[in-house]
Amino acid sequence: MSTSRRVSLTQYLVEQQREHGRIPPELRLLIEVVARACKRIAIAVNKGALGDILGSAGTDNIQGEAQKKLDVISNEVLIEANEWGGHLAAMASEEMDSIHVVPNRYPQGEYLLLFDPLDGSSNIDVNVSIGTIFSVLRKVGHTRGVSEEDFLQPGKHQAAAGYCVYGPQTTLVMTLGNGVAMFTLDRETGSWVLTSTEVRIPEDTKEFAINMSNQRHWAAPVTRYIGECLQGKEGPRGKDFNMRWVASMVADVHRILTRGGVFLYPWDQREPDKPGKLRLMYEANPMAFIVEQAGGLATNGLERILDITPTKLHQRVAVVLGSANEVKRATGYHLEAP
Ligand code: AHM
Ligand code: MG
Repeated sequence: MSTSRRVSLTQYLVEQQREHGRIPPELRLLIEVVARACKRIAIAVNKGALGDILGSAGTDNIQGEAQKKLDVISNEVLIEANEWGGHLAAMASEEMDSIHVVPNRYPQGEYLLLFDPLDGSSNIDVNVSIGTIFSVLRKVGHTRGVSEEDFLQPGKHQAAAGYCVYGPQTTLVMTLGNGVAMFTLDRETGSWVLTSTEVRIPEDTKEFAINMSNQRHWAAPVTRYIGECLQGKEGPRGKDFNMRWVASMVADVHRILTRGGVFLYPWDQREPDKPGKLRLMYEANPMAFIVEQAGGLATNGLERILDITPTKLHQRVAVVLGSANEVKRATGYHLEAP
């Protein structure tokens, strides 16, 4: 739906709270604070070479990946913005080894926030779309203090999830568990304007997204699924497929929410002991929640991503998500495999 009356993010959240009783005030504050932080990250991203924010930070994160300056800046922006409001107990991030508990000088709330502060790091310096991904959990139980254990909940318990794409437009996409809404940043007024509601992913598609350069390392069900797409009209699918791979999950998922498609980052033989490249808690879970809320599906090839109970904060997971009929087919090939 495109709106003729301009509805701001604040108005949308107030109405969700008033009309549907859907969000407690602390969750509303949390979303607004995250959205404000994304605005600050968007400004930093936009400065590029003029802001001395490109290039490497000279450090590695817990996954052993080199951190870019913007990874570190975005992480700091999200931490600083969120720690004083009283809505959070703790935060976790792709860029931090362990959880960040809200300091004692601030009140502690009941929510837990997880994020990938700047997803698609390899695209930062080359001016291709990147983004922030976030997931919100509620701390269960009334025990004092907070630990990593409190975060290890299956994705189906998320209270909210979202991402912001820093692309030609800056777009915030969010779910509170009742569909998906999109907001576009109006740079002249500095406000988030509601630009789509009731986002739906078509069940069928002719577009797939996968890093084809890993083909020789794939497992048989992935080789079969992509092989059949590549055979086009002449093959068992009877239609031609197109391929897109931005290498920023936010941008690839955003395309799928906009016009359909299927995204795969499967397990492969390069790192046989790890289930995949992407991280469950702050990449796959929030994206799976959004995709399901838009009528799509998300699995690890065998089971629903949102049903997986995490055992570690930074655990990885294979991902197949997007248009329902394609995800069913690719998952079926995995389930049938010997
Ligand atoms: P990052 O969090 O370090 O940026 O890595 C995640 C990104 C995803 O956005 C994207 O889907 C994938 O890595 C791209 O991987 P590849 O480099 O294999 O194309
Ligand atoms: Mg990432």
